[in-house]
Amino acid sequence: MASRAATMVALLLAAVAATCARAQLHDKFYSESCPSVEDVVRKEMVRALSLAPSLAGPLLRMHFHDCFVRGCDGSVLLDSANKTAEKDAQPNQTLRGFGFVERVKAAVEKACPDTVSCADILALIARDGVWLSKGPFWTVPLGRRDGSVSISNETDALPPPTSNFTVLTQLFAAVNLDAKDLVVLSAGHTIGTSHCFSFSDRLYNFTGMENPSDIDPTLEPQYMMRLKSKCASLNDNTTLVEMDPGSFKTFDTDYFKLVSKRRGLFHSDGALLTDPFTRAYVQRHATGTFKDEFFADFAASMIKMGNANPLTGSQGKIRKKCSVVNH
Ligand code: HEM
Ligand SMILES: *[C@@H]1O[C@H](CO)[C@@H](O)[C@H](O)[C@H]1NC(C)=O
Ligand SMILES: *[C@@H]1O[C@H](CO)[C@@H](O)[C@H](O)[C@H]1NC(C)=O
Ligand SMILES: *[C@@H]1O[C@H](CO)[C@@H](O)[C@H](O)[C@H]1NC(C)=O
Ligand SMILES: *[C@@H]1O[C@H](CO)[C@@H](O)[C@H](O)[C@H]1NC(C)=O
Ligand SMILES: *[C@@H]1O[C@H](CO)[C@@H](O)[C@H](O)[C@H]1NC(C)=O
Ligand SMILES: CC(=O)N[C@H]1CO[C@H](CO)[C@@H](O)[C@@H]1O
Repeated sequence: MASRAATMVALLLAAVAATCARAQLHDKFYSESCPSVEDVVRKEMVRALSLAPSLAGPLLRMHFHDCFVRGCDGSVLLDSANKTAEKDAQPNQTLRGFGFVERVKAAVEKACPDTVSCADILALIARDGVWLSKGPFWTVPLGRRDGSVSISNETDALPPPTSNFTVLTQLFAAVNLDAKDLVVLSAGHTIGTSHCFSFSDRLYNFTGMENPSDIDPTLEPQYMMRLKSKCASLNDNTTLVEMDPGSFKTFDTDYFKLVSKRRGLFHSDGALLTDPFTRAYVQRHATGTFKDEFFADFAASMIKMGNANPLTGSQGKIRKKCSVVNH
């Protein structure tokens, strides 16, 4: 009787485990099917970042853009012959690193054919980019599968740099991220660069008057002067500025220092000061004395973002190439 009950419990647990395996991501997903995957990805990342350290930013951003649109399903990577994919939408025009992702995918395919999704590769690359920039390390839950649909106008789900706090919290809530995740993940802007056009409305066209005195009053004046000297006009569509000047290749707490001084680059960065909760977080971390706490928060929020509506189990596919669906 007791042993029969034990068997029942064991069967029940096995069933629960199987359901979870289908429904959820987990740390050891490839431990049998592709135990080398993290090493293969890491090796490519170390090589790429030693040649081009500035690639860490775009690769972190790519995972964010993937997860916010249709969940973390690799849809951001798909090409479209008639130019109607996510890639073709306005916010993507500043994404880069697609060729590198394809190279990592090829290396992973060589080690473990038809096993690891492009969506998981993006999550691993984002983590490694942060870690290799002296940021936190975290274990990435895996088991995402790739979608086959990518629709340009769905990039509406991405917050524009002009967003206020209300818009930011709404768009984050749509992928189950809260105000803490918002302030924590915004600090991804401690690495990387931005084109002038992503914020030049704050310098020259804040109310649509297109002149140098039409400025965003919430941007600190000295910083505004500095940005104007880099971004000479509203039509500058090529210049890049460091988002965290002086340490844009290092993942640190400087983002909060900048934002607390009203030197956040985008309106969305400055908007974190308009809410009491996010403002308090910015001010606490602007001191730079709680780095470990911020690193732990960042890791936790990245894992949460990486959980946005993934395809799992028998859903989706494992693409052979990240830019095209399998034939
Ligand atoms: C909160 C809402 C956000 C807005 C409005 C926003 C907006 C932007 C914009 C406009 C750029 C500059 C693109 C360019 O002109 O080249 C950028 C860059 C970047 N963003 Fe965000 N972002 C947000 C959240 C995030 C999140 C959650 C992450 C990752 C955790 C992230 C990581 C990055 C990185 C690393 C770059 C630099 C990319 C590069 O170096 O090319 N951003 N973001
Ligand atoms: C673009 O191509 C996709 C498939 O390749 C198709 O589903 C879609 O309807 C096309 N869109 C337009 C506007 O032609
Ligand atoms: C997005 O495109 C689809 C068809 O491709 C269309 O049905 C839908 O209305 C569009 N949505 C918006 C917000 O433009
Ligand atoms: C935030 O921006 C949205 C969209 O631009 C706007 O409708 C809304 O009124 C703004 N909210 C506040 C509090 O400014
Ligand atoms: C300036 O802002 C107005 C209103 O937002 C916009 O319609 C116009 O296109 C902007 N000008 C440029 C050159 O971006
Ligand atoms: C950038 O600006 C230059 C000159 O104003 C223009 O010739 C070029 O087409 C623009 N490029 C894009 C991608 O808008
Ligand atoms: C990287 C990439 O594919 N960028 C594309 C984004 O969309 C524009 C069109 O809107 C293309 O010209 C870019 O090549």
